[in-house]
Amino acid sequence: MSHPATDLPSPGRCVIMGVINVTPDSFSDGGRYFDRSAAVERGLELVRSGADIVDVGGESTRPGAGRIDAAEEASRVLPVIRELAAAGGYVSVDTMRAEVAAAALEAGARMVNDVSGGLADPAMIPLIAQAGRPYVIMHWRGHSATMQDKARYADVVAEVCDELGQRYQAAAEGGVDPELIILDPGLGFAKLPRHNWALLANLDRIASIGLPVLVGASRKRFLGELIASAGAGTDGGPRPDTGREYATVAVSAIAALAGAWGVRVHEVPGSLDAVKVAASVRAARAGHVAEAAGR
Ligand code: PMM
Repeated sequence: MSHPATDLPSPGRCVIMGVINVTPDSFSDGGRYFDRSAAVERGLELVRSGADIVDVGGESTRPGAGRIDAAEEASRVLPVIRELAAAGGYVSVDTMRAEVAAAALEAGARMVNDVSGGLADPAMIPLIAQAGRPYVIMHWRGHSATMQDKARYADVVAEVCDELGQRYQAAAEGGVDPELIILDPGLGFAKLPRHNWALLANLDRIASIGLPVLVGASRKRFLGELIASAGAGTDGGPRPDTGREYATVAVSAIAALAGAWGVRVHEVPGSLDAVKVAASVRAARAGHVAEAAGR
């Protein structure tokens, strides 16, 4: 179900955005869906398992990654978007480039997920203003090759809120309908593990900006470091990405309970259950408040 005015998915609980990276080298699923038909099949599977949105990206943003050119990025994502949209999926395109976003919208995408929040390409905000589509603004301080050098904060929560607020202002002043903007703290992007934890602990402060909040923690390294393998025969290093699912589900529950609008995840079923649990707890809380107020 989507909102009639904004076309934002509104399932009555935290939204599940399922991820497909059509890349050889993303944070966690790099290489698995580089083949076009594997990517389409995976997208359909995400929808069947209950994803409200399928987010398709063609450029890796893992720390240290270099850039690919726009033509290569477009050739990776457009055929996948076209097929998933034709099959009735609600597709979002994960791109920092206006020309790729424009072609993706043309191919049937309904949302643009810009990890740079309009900073990487000055043509992005004018495009979104003109297209009138939902737009994710993520907190970003620079391209992947150097972003971890920018993980310096005196007060990470205050600075991320402030920088997201500035991007929101720039988008609104550039003509983007504020009702269509979603904010994302950008876990793992110019962030050390302690920064990610502080942001997760303070999602309510990000939400207090007054816009929907999307959280992308799925399988990220800070989760792998938390649950580092221990015991005989293990090296004590971060748990590999495929072993990070339970931790991801825990974050989905916490984010949804804190009022996040959506979670961006690689596997749908566990996170879908988690956000349903959180919705029930939130409803019970609200009911309790209503009861206490004699309603
Ligand atoms: N993370 C990645 C890519 N795109 N988009 C948003 N809005 N939020 C995120 O946290 C985010 C993103 C990198 O993770 P991946 O390579 O595992 O997809």
